[in-house]
Amino acid sequence: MKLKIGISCYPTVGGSGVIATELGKLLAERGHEVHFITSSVPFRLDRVYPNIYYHEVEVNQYSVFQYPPYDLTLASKMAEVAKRQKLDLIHVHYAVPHAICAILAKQMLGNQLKIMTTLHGTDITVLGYDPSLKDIIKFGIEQSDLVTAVSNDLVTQTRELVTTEKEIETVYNFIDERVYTKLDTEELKGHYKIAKDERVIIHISNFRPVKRIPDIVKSFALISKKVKSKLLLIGNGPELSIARQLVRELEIEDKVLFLGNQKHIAELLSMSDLMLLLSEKESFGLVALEAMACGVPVIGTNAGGIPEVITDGVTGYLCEVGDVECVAKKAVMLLSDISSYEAFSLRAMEHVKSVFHSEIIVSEYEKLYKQVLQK
Ligand code: GMT
Repeated sequence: MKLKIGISCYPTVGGSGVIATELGKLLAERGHEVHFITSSVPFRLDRVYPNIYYHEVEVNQYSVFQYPPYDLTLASKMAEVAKRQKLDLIHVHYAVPHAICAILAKQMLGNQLKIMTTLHGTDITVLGYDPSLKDIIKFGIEQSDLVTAVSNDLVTQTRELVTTEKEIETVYNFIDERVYTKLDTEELKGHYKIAKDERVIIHISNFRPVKRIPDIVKSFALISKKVKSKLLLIGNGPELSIARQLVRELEIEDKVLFLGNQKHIAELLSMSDLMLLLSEKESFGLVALEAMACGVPVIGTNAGGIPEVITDGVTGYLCEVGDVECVAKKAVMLLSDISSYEAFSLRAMEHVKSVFHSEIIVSEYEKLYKQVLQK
């Protein structure tokens, strides 16, 4: 059965927007009609795709209102698109505000619309601690027809934080394996003046405090004392200037490349030997999956859903949050033994294919859509 599916997400850079957009693209490839209802074109929707439609939520600034009414405009747009396009359901990413907007839209349509909500983490692990939002998050979850979360850890955290008995299904994140695959990057390495015998360590994030950027820099400083290496820092955000300062203080400026936001992540990953993801909280860690798909083992923290993505001692290593000595020790061990490194790299690629393959995950979402429509 081909469905008409509305998707709402934050369209800017970020894992939840990436997953929502890639899911929409793959559903469209399977013949479903997909309608993105967002404030701007999702950044991964970079060309014209058959079966995909985009409906912009235009938020006007009225002098009489202190704040632009984004949530109301979105709800109203959802109702209008759902009615006009005869949508079967709306799949929203984030409980707040998107699930709440969808619930309003559903009421505007006399309850004739199904809502599926996917929790990605930040809405629960950050907003869930805000007493002024906790109850509305709970409402958004309980009033959705079906709720998924991107890791088992996020399911547990959500249940505890908003004290709900609502069933929440885990559906892991995925990558488009046609994009995230090991590419030949000899030339690119030369472009960045990285010597053949230098190992490349990479970190990609939005440089929010939760990513513990100083730990990345400190770990690398320790690693680079033992292994000839370079650190690639990809992304932009509030902790970037702190990172620059620390790099100067540790006198490793010649070994760290700040590359800002980048589009062709698979190429940068393919020229890397190791990824560091040392977050304090992380519901899943999509970048770790992207790295593993390109054959890059990951050292991550034993936090949130990261242990569901990285298998300690198999596809990478896990260290406790803040334990930079552990990170450096494991990294040096991994990078110093070529044959063991190759095994980690191969297992990482195989693990992504067998557990997080897009075919598996998109089929799970399709199954859940059918389930929600029978409710
Ligand atoms: O990591 C971020 O700060 C961005 C955030 C988002 O909302 O896009 O990412 C969250 O969703 C991703 C996709 O499900 C997950 O891979 C990230 O782990 C999660 N971030 C956090 O939990 C901090």
